[in-house]
Amino acid sequence: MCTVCGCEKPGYKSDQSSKVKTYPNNSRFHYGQGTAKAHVPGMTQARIIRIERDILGKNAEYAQANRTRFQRQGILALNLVSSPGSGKTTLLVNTVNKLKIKMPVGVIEGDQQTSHDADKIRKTGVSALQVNTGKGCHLDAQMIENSLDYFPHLNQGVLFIENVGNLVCPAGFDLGEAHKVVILSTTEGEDKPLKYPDMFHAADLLIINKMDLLPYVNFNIERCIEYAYQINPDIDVIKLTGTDKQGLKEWTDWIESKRQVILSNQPNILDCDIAITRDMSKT
Ligand SMILES: Nc1nc2c(ncn2[C@@H]2O[C@H](COP(=O)(O)OP(=O)(O)OP(=O)(O)O)[C@@H](O)[C@H]2O)c(=O)[nH]1
Ligand SMILES: [Mg+2]
Repeated sequence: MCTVCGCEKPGYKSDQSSKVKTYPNNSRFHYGQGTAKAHVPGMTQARIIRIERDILGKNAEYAQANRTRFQRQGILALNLVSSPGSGKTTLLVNTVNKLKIKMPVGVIEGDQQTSHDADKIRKTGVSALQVNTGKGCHLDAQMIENSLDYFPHLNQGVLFIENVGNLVCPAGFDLGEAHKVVILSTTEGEDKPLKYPDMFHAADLLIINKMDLLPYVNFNIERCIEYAYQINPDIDVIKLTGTDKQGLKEWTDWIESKRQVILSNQPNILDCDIAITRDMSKT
């Protein structure tokens, strides 16, 4: 009897005499049912939890430092997450082209390899820093902290962080952003919110992208939104076509409304100076 082979399920038959196991048609192995909700070969659930706590705890410290810095500088930081190829960079190129005349804008591009995405952003004249994660599958908060000095003129502007294309790992790593924005394109299937719930739970906005392809693909948009609400009833939803430069108003309005919230909460410079003076007087 165990939690992974399905042998506790009704209908399971083990033929001990021949040592051949037969499984019912609806069998599935579920490795997420232990206390760690994950599996690492040869490792106990308690050890997985300890390691995760250590890593995520350290990440949380960096994330909090980033958040404080963004708050002090009045920067709206948005963490764009999705599976590979959903259209993040294409949308960002058109978005920064629109925003750059109104406010300071910068982009951190996360990919395992290459600087293709940062190169595309730089062509717009907007500062972009490529962060390559190698075998890593997500950006972490320390990588963001290390990047921030590259953007000295972002006060009261927007920092877009395009995460590594992956609907799993980036969900667990707070970067200090104000909001995660999950992008799902119409070619990916409407069931993704149910299959990758952590990501849709962590996000504040769902962008359904590549709406131009809707007539050609089998994608039930109402059902997709219904699934997203099942996972996260508070999530905002915007449908758009990232290649359509004219059709981004709802998205840029959403950004502007979130930026206003950040600006209204920005501590005034006098408060910051007093806090810094107090800090220095301790040393
Ligand atoms: N039809 C259509 N194609 C799009 C749209 N947006 C992006 N694409 C195409 O989709 C492909 C992937 O776009 P990217 O912007 O590179 O996607 P990405 O999410 O940044 O990809 P990764 O960084 O590799 O995860 C490219 O061929 C784009 O031209 C859209 O709105 N409609
Ligand atoms: Mg990209």
